[in-house]
Amino acid sequence: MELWYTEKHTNSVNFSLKVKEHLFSGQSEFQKLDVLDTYEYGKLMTLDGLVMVTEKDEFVYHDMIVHVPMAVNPNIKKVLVIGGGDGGTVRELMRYEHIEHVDMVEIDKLVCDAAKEFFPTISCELENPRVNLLYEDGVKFVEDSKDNTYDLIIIDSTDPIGPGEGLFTTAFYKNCFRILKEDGILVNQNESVFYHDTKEAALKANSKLRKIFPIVKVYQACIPTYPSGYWLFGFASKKYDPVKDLNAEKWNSLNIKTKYYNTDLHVGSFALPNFVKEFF
Ligand code: AG3
Repeated sequence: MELWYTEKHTNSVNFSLKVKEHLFSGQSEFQKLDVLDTYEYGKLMTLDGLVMVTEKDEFVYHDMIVHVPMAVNPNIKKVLVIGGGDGGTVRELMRYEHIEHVDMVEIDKLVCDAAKEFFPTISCELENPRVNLLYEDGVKFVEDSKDNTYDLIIIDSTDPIGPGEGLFTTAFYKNCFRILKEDGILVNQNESVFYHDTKEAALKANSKLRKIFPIVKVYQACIPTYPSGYWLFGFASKKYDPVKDLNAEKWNSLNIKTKYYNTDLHVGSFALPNFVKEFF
């Protein structure tokens, strides 16, 4: 008998992976979490049935959500991560010795617990003393935050359905803007424009950010296990242009070993195909 995992990408498109073993299934007060061991992508974590991370392609997402802003402003010291419970974003941030403090606000402790148990290569820095891990609602956290002390906010969220919904709203982005320093940068996972539903989400998130931040760009990466495999990130900033202000020399001098990101690719990732350009 063969066991297959399927995520429905549209009403007429399914994405399936052959499964070795269903390792874990749990339900938190927020969502259902499953861990599957797959033949091609190694271990896979799903939330409410949707792919969040796989061992084989997580490096693309985490490299791009972290190293792009880090290479633009080499003086980032204080970071806020919203979501990101698997730990991949924090793992990449901890490669920078000059980062002094990361507040990571994950709504669902189950995500961190499952990551620690089944994904040690992704969750390995969650206990780092520079990381202050809070199990709270990110929307509430930014609402309650008083001062503008963050150099960078990374929104490492799910799709805008379920617990991730509030992380795609104007009110949330406004609070993020308010608590960012005067040269602050916000980066989010910005869905995809290939299929209808993710396209609606991507365009909405982008147009909301545009109303708040003076500089808003999208950049792209190839993430095979996400809908269409063609994924976008948003870069919203008060001062820095992600391409003109890229400090390639400085970033390269840090000698950070990455599997996906490099500073040539950084520039290229902002060069959008024509069918995407027309949306942004
Ligand atoms: N964040 C999830 C991206 C959205 C995936 N969507 C989907 N499969 N329909 C990933 C978190 C990684 N730290």
